Amino acid sequence: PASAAAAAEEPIQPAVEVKHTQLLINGNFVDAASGKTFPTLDPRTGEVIARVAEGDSEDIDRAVAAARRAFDEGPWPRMTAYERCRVLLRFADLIERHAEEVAALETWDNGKTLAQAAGAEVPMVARCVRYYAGWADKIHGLVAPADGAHHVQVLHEPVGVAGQIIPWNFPLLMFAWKVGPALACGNTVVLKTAEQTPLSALYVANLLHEAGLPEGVLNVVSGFGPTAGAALCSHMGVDKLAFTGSTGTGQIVLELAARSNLKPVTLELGGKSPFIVMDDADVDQAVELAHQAVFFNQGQCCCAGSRTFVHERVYDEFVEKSKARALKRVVGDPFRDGVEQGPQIDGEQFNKILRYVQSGVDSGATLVAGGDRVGDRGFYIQPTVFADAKDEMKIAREEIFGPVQTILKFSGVEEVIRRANATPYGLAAGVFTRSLDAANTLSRALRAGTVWVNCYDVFDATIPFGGYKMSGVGREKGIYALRNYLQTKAVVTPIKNPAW
Ligand code: TXE
Repeated sequence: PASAAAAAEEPIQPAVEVKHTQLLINGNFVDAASGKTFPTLDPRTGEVIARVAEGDSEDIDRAVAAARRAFDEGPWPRMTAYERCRVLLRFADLIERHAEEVAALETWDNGKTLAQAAGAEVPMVARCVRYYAGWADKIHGLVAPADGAHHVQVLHEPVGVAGQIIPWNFPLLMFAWKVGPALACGNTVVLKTAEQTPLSALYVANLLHEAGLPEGVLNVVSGFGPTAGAALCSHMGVDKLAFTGSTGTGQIVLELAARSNLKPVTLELGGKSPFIVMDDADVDQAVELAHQAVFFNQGQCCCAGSRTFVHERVYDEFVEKSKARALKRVVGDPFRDGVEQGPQIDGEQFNKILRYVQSGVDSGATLVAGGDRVGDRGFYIQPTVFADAKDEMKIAREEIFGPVQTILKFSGVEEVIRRANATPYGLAAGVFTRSLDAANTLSRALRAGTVWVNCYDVFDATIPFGGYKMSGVGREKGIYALRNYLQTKAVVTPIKNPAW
C-alpha cells in the first residue's frame, strides 16, 4: 500500500536536459540516413522523453567506414600507449565531473533508482575506465623459447574495428565494460545501444571526445536489433563482436558473425542463477542477501539470484521473513529518496513478468507476496515471492528478468548441487553458509562463471565476469577482457647463434 501511494505520485522532474539524440559518427552528431527517429520512453509513465535518430544498415556502414579509417589510417592505434591511457583517464575525470547529470539521465531512461545510478554505477563506470586506462601501457608481448636457431617474438596487437551491442539494464556500465578494454588495446569501435536506453551512451561518448578521443574511434548508433544490430553483426568491415543480451539473440549474433567474415564473438547472456542457503546460515542475513540478489535493479540482472534454494531446516522461517522483506520493499519514483525499486524498463518486459507470475500461480507454486502491478501508470510491479516452487516449473527454469523470487526447498548438499546445475545456464551462483567445507564444496561444484560466497553482485573492475554453458562465451572485466581485443602475432627470425 505504501508502494502504491509512492508510485501514484506525480513524477519528479529530472535535473538534466537531453542534449544528444543524434547518431555519433566520425566525431559528429548526425541524423540517420533515412531521417527516421524513434521515441525513448520514461518507464515511470510510458511517456516520450525524446525522439532519437534511428540508425539502420546505411548508418552502420557509415559508422564502420569511420571506425575502419580511424583504425587503418588514424592516430589511435599508432599513438603511444601512454597517450591512450591519458585520454581514458581524462574521460573518467569528466564522468565524475558530470556525475549528477549522467546518473539522472540513466535513471530517467532506465527507471533504476537514482541512489543506485549515482551512488554505485557512475562511480563503477569511472573505476572501470581507469582500470583499463591503466592497462593501455602494460600490454607486453613475449619471447617464445622455440627449438632451433630462431628468435620468436609474440606481439599483441589490436584486433581492429570492434562491433559492440549492449542491453538496456545497465546501459552505462555495459558501455564501460565494452568500450574500456577495446580502446585501451588500441581498437576502434562501433557501439549499438539498446533501443530502450539510447541516451546515456550518447552523453558520455561526447565526453570521451572532449577528453581528446580522435574522430571515428568511437561511433555510437542508436537503433533496433534486427536492423542496426544485425547489420553490425554481418558487416565485413567489423573484426570482432561483443554482445550482451538474451541467449536467443546471442545465438543470432554468433550465426551472423559466422556467415559473414567469421569475426570472433564474445557473448554475455542470460541466466537462472541459484542462491543457496545452507542450514547453518544466519537466517536474517541470508534473507536480506537473497532478497537483494534477486530484486536488485528491479530484478533486471543477467546474474539475478533467481532460484533461491533453502535448506529444509530453515525453510519455513526463511519464507516467512522473505515475505515480510518483500512487503517492506519501497517501490516508487526512482528519483525519490528511500525508494528501493523503480519501474520495469518497458511494457514488453512488464507484461512478460506478469505472465510468468500467472504461470507460477497456475503451476501450483504458493504466492506469498506481491503478484500484481503497482498503481495504474508506468511499469511498476510489486515485489513478488513464490514459495514451494518445483524445479520443473517455468518460474524455476526460465529467466523472468523481474522482481520475482522463486524459493525452492532442499535437504542435502549433493542434492542441491545436482539441482542447481540442472539448467542450460551458468552465469553466477550464490552460497550462504558458515561452513568453510560447504562453501568450498559448493563453489567448486557449481558450474557457473562467478560464485559469490556470503556476498552477491560484487562487480569490481578486476574480477572476470561471464558464463558457462548457454550464459555466454568469453569473459569481460579484469585482465581477461584484454584477450578479447588483442590479436596474437608470432614474428620468427633466424638467429645466427642461439646460445646468445
Ligand atoms: O533482449 P535482446 P531484449 C534477457 C531478459 C529479457 C530478454 C529480452 O530475459 O527479458 O532478454 O530482452 C540487440 N541482431 N536479457 O529483447 O534482444 C538489441 O537491440 C543484433 C538479458 O531487450 O537480447 C539490444 O541492443 N542485435 C540481458 C540487445 O541486442 C540484436 C540483458 C539486447 O537485446 C538483435 C537484456 C539482432 N537480431 C535482456 N536483436 C543480460 N544478459 O543482461 C536484438 N538485438
